[in-house]
Amino acid sequence: MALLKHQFCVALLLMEFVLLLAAAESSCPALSGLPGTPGHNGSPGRDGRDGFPGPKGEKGDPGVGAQGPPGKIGPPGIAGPKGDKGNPGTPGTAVPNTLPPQLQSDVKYLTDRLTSVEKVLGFRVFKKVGQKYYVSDGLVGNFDEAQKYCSDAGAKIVLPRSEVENKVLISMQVALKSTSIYIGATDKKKEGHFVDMKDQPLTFTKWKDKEPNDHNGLEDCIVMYKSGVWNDINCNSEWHVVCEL
Ligand code: FUC
Ligand code: CA
Ligand code: CA
Repeated sequence: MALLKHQFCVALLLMEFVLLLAAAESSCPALSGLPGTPGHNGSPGRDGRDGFPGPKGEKGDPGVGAQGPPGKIGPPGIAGPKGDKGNPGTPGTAVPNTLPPQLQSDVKYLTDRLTSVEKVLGFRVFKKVGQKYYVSDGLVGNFDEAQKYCSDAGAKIVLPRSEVENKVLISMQVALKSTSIYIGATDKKKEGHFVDMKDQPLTFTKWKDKEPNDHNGLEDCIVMYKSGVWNDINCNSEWHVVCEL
């Protein structure tokens, strides 16, 4: 019904237009008609296009992660410099020695003897001869090692200076189950001229028959055999070490 009404109005408007045209062509003066009634509102227009993209948003806050486990302990630091030397101590007070002079020297003698005897007791084998002690731990070494061993012990490599001392050294051979013991003398400086560790000529010797012979030109040290006789031998050969204190 509404469509029919609409078509009718359109037809009326067309007829009015044709009449107006005809009037204009015939050049006849014509009276203007009454204004028509206003038309109805039109139907809504189509949807508009999408707008332009908006501006970029602000940067977000940093995230918060869970705390990891503690790291491994680091390497130790370098040692600091040595500290300063301490201050000197306070001076001691002198204690007057009220002992009579004789007793003072007796105390010193006995104290020294006790120190020496205690040192002797530190060895595995020891024999007293006169004022000396022959001592050994049963070690074996070449001549240089023997000398060093005795000197480290605050002693000297053994050197019998009499028949009695030579016999006591034989008893050391038995105690050590040894065949040969080094003796503290050499002819290193002058071939055939044996001297002690202080370069003094020997006042007692007990050479085996036909010794010393400097066999192969390589014998500058001495050993004592079980029988007590001496033979010159190579200083690099290794024999039992006995020291004297
Ligand atoms: C004799 C000794 C040497 C060595 C040799 C095997 O000649 O004089 O020192 O012991 O034997
Ligand atoms: Ca020699
Ligand atoms: Ca020899």
